[in-house]
Amino acid sequence: FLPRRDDLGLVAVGFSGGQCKAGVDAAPMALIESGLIDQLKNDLDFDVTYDGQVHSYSEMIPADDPDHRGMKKPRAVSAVTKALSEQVYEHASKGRFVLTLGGDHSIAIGSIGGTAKAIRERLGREIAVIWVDAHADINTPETSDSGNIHGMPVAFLAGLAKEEREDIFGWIQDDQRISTKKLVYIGLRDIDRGEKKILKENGIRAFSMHDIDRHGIGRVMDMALGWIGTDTPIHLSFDIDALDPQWAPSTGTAVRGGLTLREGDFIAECVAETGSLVALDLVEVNPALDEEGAYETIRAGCSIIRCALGDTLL
Ligand code: Z70
Ligand code: MN
Ligand code: MN
Ligand code: MN
Repeated sequence: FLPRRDDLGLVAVGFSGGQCKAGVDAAPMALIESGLIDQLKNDLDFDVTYDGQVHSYSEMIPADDPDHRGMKKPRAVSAVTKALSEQVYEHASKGRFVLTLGGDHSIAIGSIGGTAKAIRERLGREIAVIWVDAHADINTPETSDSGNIHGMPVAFLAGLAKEEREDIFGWIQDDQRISTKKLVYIGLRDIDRGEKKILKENGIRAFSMHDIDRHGIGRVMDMALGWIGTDTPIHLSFDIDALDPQWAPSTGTAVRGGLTLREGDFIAECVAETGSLVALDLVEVNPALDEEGAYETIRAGCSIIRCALGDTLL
């Protein structure tokens, strides 16, 4: 079921409406300007299909977008993720590996929705999702304290949050959804009370920083991939804030006590080794925050992408 090894679809998403800090929309251009596409083509031998633009979807974003069920900018996030889901579906249904550059983490509603649907159609298989993050991003509109939708994408993808209104995520269909049984978290360390309850009640497999301290990242990856099982298509959604701020300071919600750069790369390498990776998101790089650290943060993002795409040490 593997994507053709050499065929990659790239979608650059310059969107920041899932949270309140400007600048995360500049990440795709910063990653590309640092040489990412050349690295994919020349060092990793990928055929890259890229439309050459960072999408801001400005024409789809309504001027009037009042809060709904406490969600901020619900129509904007809904419209952007719907358009993105179609772009990702288009690549994935042609058998391409899909790399989505964010943007804040709300965009995973679109990227994962698009992958889930394409893989169901092509292979009749349900995807697994590995969510690497300091946060669980599984709030429902009702459990969220912030109203920021980048704290909710997993709830919408897993069907734990639903909405009737077509213009506020009502477009999400069952074939775009994922199973909580095939969802694994790595790197968690800042989880809201309501989210802990959701994780527990749904029996969701989660490896926190505590688990990584206890077992080491090697055993955690064995357990995480063992839970998913072999021959299951995997979508890896990597929030750069999973890394410790020492390695990735330029992000909207930096939380100390995170992964080292090497642990982040190792996670990506282990997932690459399965041969089952079908799509990757790299989100929440914000070059406008901690500008002195922006270069390091962008470099860390590129490194994780290269590792996930099969760059090996030897
Ligand atoms: C909090 C919320 C979050 C990223 C912050 C934070 C969520 N749980 N996600 N930064 N990437 O607002 O729901
Ligand atoms: Mn996140
Ligand atoms: Mn996060
Ligand atoms: Mn919190």
